[in-house]
Amino acid sequence: MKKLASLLGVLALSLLLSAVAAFGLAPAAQAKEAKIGFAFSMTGGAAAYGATQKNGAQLALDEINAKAGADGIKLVALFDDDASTPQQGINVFNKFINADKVSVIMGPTLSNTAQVADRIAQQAGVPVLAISNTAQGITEIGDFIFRDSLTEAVVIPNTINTVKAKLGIKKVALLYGNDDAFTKAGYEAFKNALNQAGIQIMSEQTFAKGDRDFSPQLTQIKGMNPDAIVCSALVEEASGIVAQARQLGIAASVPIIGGNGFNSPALIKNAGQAAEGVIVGAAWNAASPLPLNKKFVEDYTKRYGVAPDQFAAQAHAGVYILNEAIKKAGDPNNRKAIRDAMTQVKDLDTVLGPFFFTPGRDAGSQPVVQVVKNGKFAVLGN
Ligand code: 1QQ
Repeated sequence: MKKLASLLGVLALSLLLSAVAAFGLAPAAQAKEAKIGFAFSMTGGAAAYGATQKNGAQLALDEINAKAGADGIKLVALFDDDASTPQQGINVFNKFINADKVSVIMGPTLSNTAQVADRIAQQAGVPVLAISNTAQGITEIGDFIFRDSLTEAVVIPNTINTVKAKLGIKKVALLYGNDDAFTKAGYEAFKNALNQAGIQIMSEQTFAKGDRDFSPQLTQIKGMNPDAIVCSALVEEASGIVAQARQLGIAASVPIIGGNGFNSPALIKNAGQAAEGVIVGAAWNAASPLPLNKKFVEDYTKRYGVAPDQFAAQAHAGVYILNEAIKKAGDPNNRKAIRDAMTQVKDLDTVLGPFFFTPGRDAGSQPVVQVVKNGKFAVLGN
């Protein structure tokens, strides 16, 4: 009899537990949370970009989560370091997908990492939002891969045409890194844009990641007397190139024109005075008068003690884009529904402007051309 009573007790308890599981608090609370994995370069050659990406994302996460009301979905963020390398990017993606079971991934920082890591997410059916990959061939990996970063193929022709119109450049020397997906893509984009614009390419020279001495290439370039130096480099090498060009006596009247790799305050910090006059195409500039952007620049500066850069802005916008897609999907754990909802994001108010994806899942925003003036990226033209 006693045995029967305890058996009934166990039965009642397990019924109660399964009722809680079916209708109760625990799963309902879980269903209101969306896990997002953030893979940014916190160490390695691209750490300057990763640091501001994390800041921009964190600011947006806190804004969104502070507003999430009774029906709101809480965004749960998992940050990890892709170490600026493809191998570590793969490790982080695998962990996010299989161990953490995230609903969506933002990152990785470099195209060089994305071109391998994104394949894992595509195969697993996990949506990815790239916020700084600008090489070609990233969104082409598959229909789960999106980006809010403008490609070099969009930004660079605009940069070259603006520079041609404003500065009347006719002949340039071209210098690029030949061992990275982004620097190679930037080189191709520059070459095409220069050819299209009828600007003569006097020479093409290369360097590798980690190089510190660019004097052989720059000495040759100096001897050619170009109107400008066009350069596709990540920020570590870009900083050295800019500083050494001026040290070698290439006049400040010969502008250095860079791609997205130059688009970091780290360039200005590392190269100092030599960075003045550097021209960089971009997807965003701090001076954008959009009310949302003004608030972002203010809040970010207050929180972190420095002004945001484009990488912070793209990360901030990216979190809002994911939030919108997760809300539209209805179920924060349904990766496929989130992917489908991403394609429906339209006219979303972000710090990059009203945002939408092109049919190829790339960013639909407009580029701008910047010039370094008094230690800041100012607008040269649109
Ligand atoms: C890329 C880039 C880098 C310059 C920044 C992260 O645009 O790797 O695609």
